[in-house]
Amino acid sequence: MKGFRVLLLVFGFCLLSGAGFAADLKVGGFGQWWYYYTDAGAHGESKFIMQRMRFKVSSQLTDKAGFFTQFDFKASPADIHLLDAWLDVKLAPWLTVRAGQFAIPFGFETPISPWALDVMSYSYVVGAGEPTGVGFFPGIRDIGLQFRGKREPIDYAVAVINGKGLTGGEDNKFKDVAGRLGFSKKGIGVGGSGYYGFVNATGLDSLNNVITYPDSEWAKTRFGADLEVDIAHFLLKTEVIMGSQGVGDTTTLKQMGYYATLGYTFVLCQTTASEPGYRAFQPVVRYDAWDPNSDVDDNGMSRISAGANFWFDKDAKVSAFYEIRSEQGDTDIKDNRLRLQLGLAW
Ligand SMILES: [Ca+2]
Ligand SMILES: [Ca+2]
Repeated sequence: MKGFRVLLLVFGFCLLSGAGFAADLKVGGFGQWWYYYTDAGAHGESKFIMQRMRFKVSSQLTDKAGFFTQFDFKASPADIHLLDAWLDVKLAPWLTVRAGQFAIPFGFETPISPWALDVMSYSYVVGAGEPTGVGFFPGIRDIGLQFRGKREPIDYAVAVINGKGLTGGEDNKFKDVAGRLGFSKKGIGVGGSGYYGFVNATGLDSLNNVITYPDSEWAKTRFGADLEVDIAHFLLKTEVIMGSQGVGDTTTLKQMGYYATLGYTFVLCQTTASEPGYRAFQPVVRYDAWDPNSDVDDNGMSRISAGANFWFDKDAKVSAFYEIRSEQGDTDIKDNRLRLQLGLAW
């Protein structure tokens, strides 16, 4: 409830704001309601989910400094999380220093808002929303210091972070580094990303319990490449990420994953001076795959997600996607999914 009281205080500021910097506070957010069906189990399962209810409060305090916060409300069980909290200081047109908790600047999909996802869910290789062990950036965020900027057609972001993810805090003295360098022109963008950090070495005590050694580390690396094409209502996004992580003094776990998304937007109604409004229909298909251990054969998973988004206004859309999930090996688990979504942004 502490988070809720803080939020009330922030909103109170917004409502009561008169002159001064409080007048520049911006409040926004989005909500996503889901109907979810899976054929898993003997009889399948279906449920309604209030998937996301997010509120953002931000301000450009001066032409050089600003802040951004984003809260995530959960309906059941009731919970409020502070997802983003950062302070920005712009030192030059091509250099902004960001201090706080933010999305890790790696690859194309990891840093984007779920509002902007083309097929409702993050890919396996990013892993947000997937079971533990799937994907490289399940928590999306971390805490640290980030340097970012843009000088057409180049953009970059590099961050020094704790490396423990959204679970918060730090569990060793080592800091991780993550970054992406991008090039974009005329609707085509390419990027290369890297991550280098450390996890605590582990071992067994005399009773065979796993213990960690915060002063002894194993290296953790990730490399990624991404390509985005957005030309004449046609959309192509693809990204591959490879990673390795020490799991013993002489053993390394190698993992990899990728996705490719294709879409086309039919704009049915565009805002004009005489007729405000926007309507568009976008069929999309994505193939994505995850290999949890590249040294082991037939242990990967993949899926085809097919469906469509329909915008009935600029900030209002309904989506429907069906996922066919395939597991390598002898048996395919019954776990296909249907998701329907109503999303509004404000
Ligand atoms: Ca660390
Ligand atoms: Ca399956």
